[in-house]
Formats: sequence, structure tokens, C-alpha cells
Amino acid sequence: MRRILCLALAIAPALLAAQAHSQEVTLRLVSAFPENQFYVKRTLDWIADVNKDGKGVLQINFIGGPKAIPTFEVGKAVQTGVVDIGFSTGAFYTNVMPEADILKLSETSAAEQRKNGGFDLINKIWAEKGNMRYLAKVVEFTPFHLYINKKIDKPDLTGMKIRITPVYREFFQSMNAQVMTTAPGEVYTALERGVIDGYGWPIHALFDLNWQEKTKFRVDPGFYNAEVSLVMNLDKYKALTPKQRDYLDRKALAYEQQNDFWKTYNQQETKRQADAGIQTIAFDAATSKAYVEKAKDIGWANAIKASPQYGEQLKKVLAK
Ligand code: 173
Repeated sequence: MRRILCLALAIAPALLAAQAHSQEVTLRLVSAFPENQFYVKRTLDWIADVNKDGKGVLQINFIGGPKAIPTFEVGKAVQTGVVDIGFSTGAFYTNVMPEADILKLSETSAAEQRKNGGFDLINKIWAEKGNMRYLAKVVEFTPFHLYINKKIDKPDLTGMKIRITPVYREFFQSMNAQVMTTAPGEVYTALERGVIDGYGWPIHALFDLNWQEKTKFRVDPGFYNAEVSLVMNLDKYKALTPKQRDYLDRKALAYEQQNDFWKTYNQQETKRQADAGIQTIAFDAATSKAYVEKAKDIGWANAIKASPQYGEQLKKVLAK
């Protein structure tokens, strides 16, 4: 009896230590955006904060950008658990589910979507179709634009080759563009070689990749709403302890709650483009209105066609 007691006393501290250790989990994160993009710098700052406050609970290990996992493969890597967290936009993982690209049609904010059932619906779909947990949206309030190197006086891209992702495909095709899909990391070279006459991209982050050197015009107005988010492998998310999950959810929400940042940042970026000599092409009021409406109509028609199951439901919580 005494021997057993001694033994129990001897191994108890080791067991306790092992248990305490198992309470810290390290998650692997990859970015679908190039490492030199400002988006990634912000995310690295967030990771540093998560790691500082999360000692003994949860840590995040940044694996890298598209050199580690190609841009259009990040979604699959999260779905299958090759990595734990992906930093991406939905347009980059339509190979997981077509619904991913529908988030660009958001007119309600991420904060509103947390209240109106949107966040829950997104998570239902992401779980069911992508084996993913949608942790947080960390870029919003950001329109996309068409950038071109040939002047146009009406929304007609006949004879022009434009770089796209799924975000812009149907809209640019409706203006007769010839389209070519590439990851952000390949746009500079395509512009330099004259392989493309333009590209779709948000109002910001063109300087991150030096595209201003090869860009003459921005077409106004912008359309849609750029969405960049943190998505996590669902099995991994479910395997977290309640404490780890609460901690991660809280930190992800705190990151999302900084999204007002983009409003002022986008004003600065607009000015920076003008200062760099990028000229704007603006249509008359009626043409501009029709341009934005057409983008939206084509976007939703395509969303509902791509997802007969969830397109309409998403429209109820995303559109205004
Ligand atoms: O143009 C793109 O690469 C793209 O689809 C996107 C989406 C969100 C933010 C930045 C770029």
C-alpha cells in the first residue's frame, strides 16, 4: 500500500506537467497573399499579439505565403488539415466551394453579420462544404476597381486582356474583356511583359507589389467589397479545449473589430495613387450608376446559379 502511494506521489508531478503542457497548442498558419503585402504584415502583428498573451494556451506559427502553399491551394490545405489556419479571400478557394466568392457581395458589415445571422450561416456553409471554421473577416469597407493601361470612354473592354480572379470574371466578361486568372504574385510580370492590359484589384495594396510602376488608369467607381479572412480547419477547431477556442475566437474578433481602419487607409491609398500619377477614368453619373448595378446584378445572378442551395439565403444577410 505504502509502495503504491509512494509511486503515485512520485509520478503525479510528471503527469501534471504533461497535462499542463498539453494545454498549449500551436497552430500552423499560411497566407494566400504574398508575404510582402501589407495584409500579411498586419496579420503577423496579430499573431505576435496572440502569442504574447497566449502562452500556455495557444500559439500560432506562421509558415509563409504562396511560396509555402500556392495562392489557389490554401483553401484545400485548410480543408484537408495540411495547415490549420489560412489567411485568404474567398475568391482564392472556389475550388473548395463556390460560396466562398459570394462574400464579395457583402453590403452589410462583418459586425452586422454577427448580429443578423450572417456569421452563423457562413459558418454552417463553411463547415458543411469546406470543413472550415470562418474565424473572422479582417478586410472590408474596400471596393474593387478595374485598372487599365489603355484609355476607355465607356465601359467596354473589347480587345483588352484583363487579369482576374473569380471576383471579377463575369462582370469583366460582360464588358467583352478577354480574361486571365492569376495569383497576385504574378501580376507584375504580366504587366511588365504586356501580357495583360489591366487587372482587377482593391482600391488599396497596389503599392505593396509595385504595380503603380506599370499602371496608367484606375476606372471609377469601384464595385463589391473586398473580403479577406482567417479560416480554420474544422476538425482542428473542434479539437481545441474550450479555453483555447474561446481565446482564439476572442483574438480573431478583436482583429475583425479593427476593420474601420480600412476606411481611412483607403482614402490615403486613393491619394497615393494620384500622387504616383495614376489617372482616373470616370464615367458620367448615369453610366457610373449602371456600371455598379450591373456588377451587383451579375454577381448575385452568378452566386445563385453557383449555389442554388445557399445563394438566396446568403443574399438575405449580405445584401442591403
Ligand atoms: O484580385 C484579387 O487577387 C482578389 O480577388 C482579391 C480579393 C480580396 C482582396 C485582395 C485581392
